Amino acid sequence: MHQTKSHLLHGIGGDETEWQRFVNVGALMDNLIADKNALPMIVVMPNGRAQKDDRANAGMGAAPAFAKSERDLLDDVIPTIESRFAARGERESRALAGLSMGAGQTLNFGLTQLGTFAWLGAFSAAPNTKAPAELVPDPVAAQKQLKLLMLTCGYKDGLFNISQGLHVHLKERNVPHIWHVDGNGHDPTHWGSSLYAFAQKAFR
Ligand code: FER
Repeated sequence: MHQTKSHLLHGIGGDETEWQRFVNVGALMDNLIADKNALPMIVVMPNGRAQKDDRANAGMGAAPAFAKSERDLLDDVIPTIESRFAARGERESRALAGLSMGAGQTLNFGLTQLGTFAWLGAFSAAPNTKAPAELVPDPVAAQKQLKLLMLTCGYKDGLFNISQGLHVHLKERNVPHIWHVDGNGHDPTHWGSSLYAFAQKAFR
């Protein structure tokens, strides 16, 4: 059977190993699937920094490389995974989610590529997130095409206003979304519980 597929994007200090250092992604997914609380899915955790040295040592200087990696994701990562694994290739079978810089990427790439992704999760979105009006140029199209848009943030997160600002913008334009605030800061506890919530809603 061909599977649905989630792409999970890391933060500014991370790389393709970061999600699995913060959260036991394999065990979390296995348990959710075993209990029928999530549908089986392939989870892809790529490096989100398109530059020659893609290690996590460039700090804030890497922000342009996070933007550039949109083409890596669309032109290389997705076609490669869909040709090598039994992954379905329609928008309803693709999710994109991420933490912090990866949440910004999720919103920047996902909301403007609704033909590619139908399920989006942005956890603790960072300042790379584009302005709400740029992200949602056509609220009616977003209403029609989005299967899930989950925004989460801890209220102790110094970047809270970014997620909240998008939530308010979406609400004013009647774009359905989940806005989930918890008591965490900008931390792995928040990202683990956000993934736990997102995985249960994705693809159904
Ligand atoms: C910034 C503050 C935080 C910023 C990026 C971040 C590009 C990202 C944080 C993270 O990914 O954890 O001003 O600018």
